[in-house]
Amino acid sequence: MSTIFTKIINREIPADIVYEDEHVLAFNDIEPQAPHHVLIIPKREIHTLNDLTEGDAELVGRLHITASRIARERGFADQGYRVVMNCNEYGGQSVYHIHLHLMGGRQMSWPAG
Ligand code: IU
Repeated sequence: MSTIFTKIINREIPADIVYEDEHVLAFNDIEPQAPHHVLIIPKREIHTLNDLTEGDAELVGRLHITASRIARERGFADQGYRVVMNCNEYGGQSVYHIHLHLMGGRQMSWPAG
């Protein structure tokens, strides 16, 4: 089943898009949990981390490379940041189209809540 992220990809609803290429879209989170909070998603619908297969290895790499590129472009790469992907209920996933959260601009704590 499609999610709201597919509507964002298809420009059916607006989002603050910060990066796009053939495979990947990135946009600012509407409820930022850090001074920089960007979601990086594949354009192809993949519901959870559990649905990834060997053939998705390059795509997953692209998501991470996009995260580090955005962090560098925004100037917080050296300071540090967090990249996280939530999976299913206990992981705190609320939108079932995989996405990397890129969060930066403040000190992160550990363990995550
Ligand atoms: P989660 O890992 O599935 O819980 O993250 C979903 C994120 O998507 C969450 O941080 C929301 O604020 C964010 N988001 C958004 O940026 N735009 C939307 O239209 C919706 C959720 I719905």
